[in-house]
Formats: sequence, C-alpha cells, structure tokens
Amino acid sequence: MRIRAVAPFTALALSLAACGGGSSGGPSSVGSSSGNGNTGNTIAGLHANNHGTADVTGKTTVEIKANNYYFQPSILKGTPGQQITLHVVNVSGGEHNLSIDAQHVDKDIDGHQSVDAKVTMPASGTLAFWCAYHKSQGMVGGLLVSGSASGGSGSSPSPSDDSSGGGYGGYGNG
Ligand SMILES: [Cu+2]
Repeated sequence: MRIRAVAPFTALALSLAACGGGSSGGPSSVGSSSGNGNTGNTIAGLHANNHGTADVTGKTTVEIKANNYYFQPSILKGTPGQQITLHVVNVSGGEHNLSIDAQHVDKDIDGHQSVDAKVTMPASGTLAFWCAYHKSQGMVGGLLVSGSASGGSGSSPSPSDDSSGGGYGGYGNG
C-alpha cells in the first residue's frame, strides 16, 4: 500500500526535475515562454519589437516599413492632434497589417506592397498601432505625443529631452 502511494509522487517529482533540469539559472517561473529573444521593449503597455523613433513633427506624410515582425521606425513622435498619412511599405514577402482600434484603421498590406492610412496623433501619451496578425509577436508601434503638459501619470517611457529645435538626427559636420 505504501509503495503504491509513493510511486506516483516519485514519478511526478522526476517529471518536474526533468522539466526544470535544463535551466542553469536561478528559479524561473514555470511555463513562461518568451518566444523571440529580442530586446523586450514596450510601447503603450504592449510588447513591441522596437526599431527606433522618428520625429515627424510638422510632417503630413510619413513612410514606415513593415517587416517580420516590426515597424520601422516603431515610434512616431509628433504633436497633439497632428494628422499624418502613414505610407506603410511592406518590405517582406508575407502579409502584414496596420490597425489602430481607436481610429478604425484596419488595413492589410500584401507582401512587397504598400498602403496609405490617415492617422491622428493622440492628445497626449502614446497611441499604439499594430499588425493584426503579429501583434502577439511584438509587431507593435506607437504614435507618441511630446511636449504635453505633465498630466500626472508620469509613465513616459522615453527620457524627456527638451530639444525644441527639431534637430533630429543631426550629427556634427566636419
Ligand atoms: Cu505582421
């Protein structure tokens, strides 16, 4: 009787040991699978493969690339209420998508094709956009508004640089 009672427990223990034997680190949470080993970034609370930020202040048309599985640049930084036509170029062979729920944007982009989508910068903070097919894989971007007054939330993910000159990407010449 005692043996029959112990045997299942032993099997379970062995199973657990085998399962956790591969990790050489400390205690890790069971069952957490982080698929792609990219830099774990977050845009508007969503897991995102972040491929950079572009300052689009004053622009009416902005081109971004869609690839497997990210938008580049991933974050577009503008002014509150700024209207932009996003020209999304799918540089991969597979189908992607541009979706912004709050603005009823939902456009498929076939491989090596492009689409235009009119979007509006949020009043404050960051509004996320994503590929409907690969959102869970981090194909997420954001419309970021800078210069908004301190709203009290204080959850700005980017360091607040106060460069009002618009000198984005300018390196010293000479
Ligand atoms: Cu996609």
